[in-house]
Amino acid sequence: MDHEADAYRTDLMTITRHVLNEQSRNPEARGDLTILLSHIVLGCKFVASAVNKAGLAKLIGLAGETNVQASAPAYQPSSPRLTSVIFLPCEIEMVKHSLCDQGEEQKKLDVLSNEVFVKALVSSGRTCVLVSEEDEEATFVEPALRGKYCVCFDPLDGSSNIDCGVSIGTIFGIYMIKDKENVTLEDVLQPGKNMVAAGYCMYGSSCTLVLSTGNGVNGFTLDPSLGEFILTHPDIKIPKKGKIYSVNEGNAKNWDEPTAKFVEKCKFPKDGSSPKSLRYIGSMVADVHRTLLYGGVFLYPADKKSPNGKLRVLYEVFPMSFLMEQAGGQSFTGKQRALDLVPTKIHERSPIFLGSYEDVEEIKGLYAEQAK
Ligand code: AFP
Repeated sequence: MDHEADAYRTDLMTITRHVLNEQSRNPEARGDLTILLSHIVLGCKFVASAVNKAGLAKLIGLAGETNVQASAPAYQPSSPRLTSVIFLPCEIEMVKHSLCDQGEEQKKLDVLSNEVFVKALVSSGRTCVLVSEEDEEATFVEPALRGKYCVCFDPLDGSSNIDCGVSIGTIFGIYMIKDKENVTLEDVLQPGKNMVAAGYCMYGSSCTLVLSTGNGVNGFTLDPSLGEFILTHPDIKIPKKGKIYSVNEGNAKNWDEPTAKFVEKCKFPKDGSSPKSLRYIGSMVADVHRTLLYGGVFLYPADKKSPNGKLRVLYEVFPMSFLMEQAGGQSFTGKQRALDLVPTKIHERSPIFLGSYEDVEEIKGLYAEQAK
């Protein structure tokens, strides 16, 4: 990259400009998705800033509460203006939602990020139902603020990595509701292939937002001096085959046969090719981002202890599978194409194998062999 030339670039493709361009290709579009995405982008900028300041602001550490299973009521914002929730330390302390997830410890940044995203999404006026990794129940937006989209998101995935400064991220998937007058949970329990857009934002050495609105995948990097995401990775295509596999090998003793065989082949290939390298961060956004750019495969398989794997369908498996397919890769659950899955509950889990087309094809072959 020519950094000097870059510094003087005057024609910047911001994420908003890019999404508006995409919108103009669809004569029926009224700008609702563009507005919704701009609110998601704002949430990402807020979290990026909070993550950067985390050590300084003493935001890291336990929020003094453990997630409890409690139902979240219909969301009633005190003010629909997003500005009212940003950068007010007293409000940070006031974030006391009832949060979920089987007693996992809650970090302050998770709480804060969830609060910011829920408020940003509701105040966009374009959402109807929200599913967050942090909330046990779906949030039904009050009728006056409703729009036609459902958003499933994990506001801060990989949060067990916060304390050591490893990359973490936000993941989101967007669906269209079926009937605005009759909104039900069914609106978010749709197969992944019905998504209209999906993406993630990675808070790492740089802040990168990767987005697909169903027409390929594009990556944008936050320019902190401008406060804008600029297109830096146009039309991302994953290599057909990769040299990296990514999995938590600590679970190997409980794997099923196809997974064990695949990993064995990665390490000891019998076709004369070089062994693959292992890279595993333990933060899905970072592992998937590397897989998307360099190729290879990321897997979180089922095992004897967790027959459905660990990762959540609505806000981990589906958005990442959507991006993979849009970039020319594949995503497989061990039984079927991941995006064909029809979830039956909002926090459902699924095994997942995603990445380069040929690598996933190999895994599919091993499962097909076992099924014979
Ligand atoms: P945390 O949010 O608890 O850190 O979990 C992260 C995650 O959901 C996903 O981002 C990782 O890919 C996966 O879990 C890592 O799980 P293992 O620690 O079991 O490898």
